Amino acid sequence: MTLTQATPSAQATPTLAQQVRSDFPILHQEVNGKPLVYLDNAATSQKPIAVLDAIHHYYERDNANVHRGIHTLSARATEAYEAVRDKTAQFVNAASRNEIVFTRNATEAINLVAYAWGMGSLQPGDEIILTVMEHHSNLVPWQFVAQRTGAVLKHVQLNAEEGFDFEHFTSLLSEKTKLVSVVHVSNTLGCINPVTEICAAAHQVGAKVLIDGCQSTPHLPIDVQAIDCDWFVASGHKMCGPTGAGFLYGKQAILEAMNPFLGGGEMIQDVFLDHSTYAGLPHKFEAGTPAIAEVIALGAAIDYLTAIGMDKIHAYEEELTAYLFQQLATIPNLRIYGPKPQANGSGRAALAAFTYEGLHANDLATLLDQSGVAIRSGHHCTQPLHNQLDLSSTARASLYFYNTFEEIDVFVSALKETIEFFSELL
Ligand code: C6P
Repeated sequence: MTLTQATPSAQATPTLAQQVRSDFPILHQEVNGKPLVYLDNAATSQKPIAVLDAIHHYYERDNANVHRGIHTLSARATEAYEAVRDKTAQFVNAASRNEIVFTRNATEAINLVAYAWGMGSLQPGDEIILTVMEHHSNLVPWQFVAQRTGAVLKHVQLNAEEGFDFEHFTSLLSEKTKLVSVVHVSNTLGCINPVTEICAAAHQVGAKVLIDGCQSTPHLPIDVQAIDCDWFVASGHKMCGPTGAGFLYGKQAILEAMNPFLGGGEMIQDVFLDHSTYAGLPHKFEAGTPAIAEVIALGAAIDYLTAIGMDKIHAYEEELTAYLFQQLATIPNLRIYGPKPQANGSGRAALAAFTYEGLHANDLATLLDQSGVAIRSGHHCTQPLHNQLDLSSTARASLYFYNTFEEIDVFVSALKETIEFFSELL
């Protein structure tokens, strides 16, 4: 590790990362003989002991199916599972616990809205506005809907800073617009989109708005009522929770008006041989046995993040962003995509997708792995965005609040060595 005088962590007060790192056992290991530097947090975050313990505790003491049994274990499991609905509602400031539907992940939550609302509500010629920076999870479901309903897809382009082009967005809005579905924080460009303004403009023409909060919920305080979105989706595994548990927020009146998505146990009121009546919210959208342990562990993740404070996490990540960009700027000819952060690190997420001319992103990621540094390479499920930027792949370092300034030093010096190594071969 190369500690320079400029490294902010050289200051006396321990940084947030220094305070929390012991909570994450996985971070304390060597990979390829070097201390692990995990910078693939946009793909999935690591889990604190509190989350690991919640899963263990549930299977050791409380395992039973929820909402079904009279017996004590079932009552305990149900209580723990339903308590997470309250926590999730509070975490994103939903008006009611009925507005939170547990799903496997954000992808399933978007598909839920696409099938349960889009397929039934859209007519030929209706317009759906997306952006060119969307993750495949917020493109493909709407392609299904457009193919089956005759609705038309429109895409907001990038502005000169490679962020959301608000002017282009408003030029696409019309009385034909029925849905706007937009990512809050881009997993590739790192831009933080103006979702409150997007919702206000879309609502003026009577359109509904879905916000993909996959990359914002782990990092920023979220207030769905202040944003005034109609739906909001997130994945628990990117916010210290386990895989298999995510959620859909929807305004109560809108969820009530929607048909169910999947049919089966748990989502019904009464079943006859030829028809059924459905349960009320939120159970109408939770068919079958849910991911009970995972949802309970998501609750532990929410408790953990809340105890730290999302404002504090966001503020620390801004410091990391400033330092990351400052250090990456010392590498000539490195191209980072998306808007630049302010000098204090504000204005974008703590991630950088980049290319170095002549070098393949997979080669960069492979050699960095030899130095213990985990980054992602590829199209990050934003293939249309990569096509638009005339790229087949980028390398991406994505940080979380347990990452340190020293890790940025290790990453940047390993990246410099990697570039030097390949440059000598060329
Ligand atoms: N992005 C990444 O490495 P799921 O798979 O449902 O948990 O998340 C999908 C998803 C949706 N929207 C955005 C903005 C995302 O970033 C992701 C997941 C990961 O960038 C895996 S491709």
